[in-house]
Amino acid sequence: MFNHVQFFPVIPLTSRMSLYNRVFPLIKKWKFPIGKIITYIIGVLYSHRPLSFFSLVTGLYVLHFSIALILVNKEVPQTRGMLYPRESETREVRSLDGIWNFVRSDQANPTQGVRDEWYAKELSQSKPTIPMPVPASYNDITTDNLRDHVGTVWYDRKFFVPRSWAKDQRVWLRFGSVHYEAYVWVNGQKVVKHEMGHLPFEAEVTDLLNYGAENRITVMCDNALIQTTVPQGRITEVPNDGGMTIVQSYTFDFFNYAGIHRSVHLYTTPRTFIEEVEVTTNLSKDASVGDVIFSVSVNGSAANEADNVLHIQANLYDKEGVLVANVTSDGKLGGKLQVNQVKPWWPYLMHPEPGYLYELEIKLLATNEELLDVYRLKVGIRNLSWDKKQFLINGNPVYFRGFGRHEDADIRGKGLDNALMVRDFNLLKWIGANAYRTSHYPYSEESMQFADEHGIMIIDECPSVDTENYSQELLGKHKSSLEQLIHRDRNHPSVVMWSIANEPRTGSMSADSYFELVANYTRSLDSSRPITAAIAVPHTQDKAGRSLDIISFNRYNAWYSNTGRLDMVTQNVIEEATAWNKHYNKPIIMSEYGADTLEGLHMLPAYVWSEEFQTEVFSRHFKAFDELRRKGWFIGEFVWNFADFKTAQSYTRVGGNKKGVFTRARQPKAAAHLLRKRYFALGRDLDQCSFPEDLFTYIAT
Ligand code: GCB
Repeated sequence: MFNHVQFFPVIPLTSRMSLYNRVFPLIKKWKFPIGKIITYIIGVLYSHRPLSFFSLVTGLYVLHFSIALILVNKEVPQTRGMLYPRESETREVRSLDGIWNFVRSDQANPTQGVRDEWYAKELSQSKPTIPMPVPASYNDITTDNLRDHVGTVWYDRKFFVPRSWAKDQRVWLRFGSVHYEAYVWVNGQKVVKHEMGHLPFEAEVTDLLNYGAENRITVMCDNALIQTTVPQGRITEVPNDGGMTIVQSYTFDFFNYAGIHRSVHLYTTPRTFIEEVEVTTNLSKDASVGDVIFSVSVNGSAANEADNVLHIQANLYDKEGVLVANVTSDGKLGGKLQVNQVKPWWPYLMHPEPGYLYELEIKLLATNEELLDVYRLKVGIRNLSWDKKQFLINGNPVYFRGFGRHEDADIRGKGLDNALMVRDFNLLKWIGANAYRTSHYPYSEESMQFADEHGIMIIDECPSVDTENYSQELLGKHKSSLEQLIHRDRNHPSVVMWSIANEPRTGSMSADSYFELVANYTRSLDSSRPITAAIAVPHTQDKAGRSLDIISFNRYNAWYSNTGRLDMVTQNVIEEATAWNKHYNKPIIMSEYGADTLEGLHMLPAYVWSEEFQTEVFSRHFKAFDELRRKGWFIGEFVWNFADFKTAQSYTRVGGNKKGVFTRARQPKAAAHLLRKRYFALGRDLDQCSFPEDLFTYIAT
């Protein structure tokens, strides 16, 4: 039923790679003689005469490249279910978050736990365990080298299931995200396998649980990234002082944190239940009437009984809890709710009441009006549109002012942290941002709900970063990452654009058809939002832009190019943005710019890494942006990055990437105060917002 959540065989990515690493050198050694012999035989068979060495080699190369270029648009497994777990009069939710037991596998023997069936009993009976918090990345918790462990790790914990859950209920086990690949057992029985970090998965466990008794859940997690995972990485075996060791490498610029990153829930549903709700909204031209169009899918035996015509009663409540629209569907599991004097969903600072949400209550009823299931979700009513010049929300042009971000913090890594999330939203609002991009992977469902409530627009990015070596398998996984993302986030009013990749190598030949397939697939899943990708290759080389609706580009003037030259920023930004626009005739966003900055380092005149330098770099960009805004097709500026974050170890990174406007502890650097003034000034000029009282410090009268 949950298709990309496949059932085992248990062959974790690391073990597939260590096999590959052992076999590949052999193949490499024998490649040419074997290739020659095979081609010679084929030549003899098909042309009845031996091929020359030259035509052999040419033939092999042509074959190799044409295979790489022919990408077939295969079907991607479709996600089912996965509604965010919410309690109602028909559903219960239980968190399994807390301290779990943890074992790391021997790097050289990643499948030992599978062979020795560690899942069949408590982990502590197979290996000594250590305590591990869930949700959290496991990397920075201990004091040893767990940080750089490559391959599988194991978690388990025990939990009780109440006796009452045995009656007429179904029980589901749901993970908000496990990075990167997860295998799950309950009471020693296989439950589910899922590949792809940052996205939820679930499985029914009704028949595997002991009701009114103790149960055990075991998770094996593999952090290996290879050339066909999303994102891509490499695993190699290299010599070290102890002989050989496995090393994980990747080109992207953030640490590959791993583990059970988001909450684990058990939740109940009735036997026949609301499995999915899809909502779209519309606003009349004068913004006075709003439509909420919903469709529901139902799972369960009652849904299949011919004499039981299930129907839906949908109620829409405003913020005060007043019923503003309702509809009862006649056999169709969907309908339309019309709201007069609607309060549309507006971004922060574009309206005095941003992020207005209604509550949609969906009741599933049987023929005899028996209430089978109830599910509630928040709905924001808004319209998106775009053309070759602008992006509009509710008919008003939007100018994005925001950030690229990371889910990243000291100690917990990429683990969900409500305190951090609330702090981040306070900072976003303090600084006057109206948007961010979920660079470079989907962020937590809780943060998406928060963005809905606070009116922060999201450019929602899938986990494809630095995409290269295009292959059929990669294409399938890339599309699947978007399918899972859109399935999860399609109902969020805050999501205004899909980003299908960050800095893909779009200069290569295969990028053309690859991104056409990815973009068209994304459009086939959701045509109500525009598609972008953050591109770093020069426009003269790029082959993906033609498939996008909005062009985003990343560039580090005065940092990676012309380092330190503040006099070489403004004109370059203007020229590059203009060139992108001329090339594609589409709206343009600068999706990344910035400079690494060590908080507390001050240098006058400005010098790289100092707070003065970051401030100056920003200011030179602002000048360019203002000139570009006047051209009518430049629609947004996104600083890289919101906060400092952890990367792999490198001599270009001092404790991580320091391009944050805030430190990793979420305190402002000097540039934050400048950015705040700009974002509010833009808000006042473009959207008539008012200034916060403390925006300017008193100096003199
Ligand atoms: C980029 C990447 C981002 C990096 C950033 C940097 O272009 O998109 O992931 O962190 O540059 O600071 O190098």
